[in-house]
Amino acid sequence: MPDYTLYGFANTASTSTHWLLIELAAASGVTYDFVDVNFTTRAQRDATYLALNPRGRVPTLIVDGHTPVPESTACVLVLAERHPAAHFEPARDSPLRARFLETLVFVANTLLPAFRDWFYAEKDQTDGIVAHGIRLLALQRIKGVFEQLDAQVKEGGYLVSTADEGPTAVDFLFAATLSWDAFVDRLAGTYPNLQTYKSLMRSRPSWKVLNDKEGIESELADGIKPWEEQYLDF
Ligand SMILES: N[C@@H](CCC(=O)N[C@@H](CS)C(=O)NCC(=O)O)C(=O)O
Repeated sequence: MPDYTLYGFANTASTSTHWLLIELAAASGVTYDFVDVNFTTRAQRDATYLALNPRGRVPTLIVDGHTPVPESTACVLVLAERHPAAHFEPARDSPLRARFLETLVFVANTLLPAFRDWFYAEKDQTDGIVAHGIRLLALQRIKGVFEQLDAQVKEGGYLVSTADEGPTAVDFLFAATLSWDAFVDRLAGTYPNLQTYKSLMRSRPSWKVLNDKEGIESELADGIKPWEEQYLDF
């Protein structure tokens, strides 16, 4: 039995957990299976998947064959906690600890819901709320977070740590979002520190493995989607 099973779909909220699992497999010999929850066949709505994760979303991380953990932020935190030797979270007595937790919560509370609204505006809207309005608000929020994290990123380093200290779990959570599609990639490119940060994260050998498995760069090459073009005012 592998240490973990990740239920996910390429270049989505499961990608950060997948990225961290690839890191842990290389550094700590962690074993995992990846189960494709194929959105094109709406596998996220299958009864078998809903039994694991009643929210019908990815990721779901199965820990030690029995405990399903939904929510990408929880997944990366669980992995960092369970493998302290890999140093993907600052120790409890580290001066970086509070900043780490605060940044993790900030990304989880602010950026991830805004991305959900951006990508699912049509699907999730309730009566009387138009998708365009949802997207405008979501885009404002995404830009607000990018602006703050652009200012926060350590010079030549990561969100809460220097280049020498290495990335923490929140970097995988955040950096995975920067490649979610060509529009996001373009938007992130307008923030100079985030651009350097993205290159640093992508220089990791794990990025190449992740990219080969999830086809992220070929998805970016498909370009900006027609419905996104009206929002290109940055
Ligand atoms: N807050 C959740 C969001 C999960 C989420 O919205 N996942 C999307 C993919 S990015 C999903 O599963 N979508 C399928 C659907 O809603 O049908 C997390 O961070 O894990």
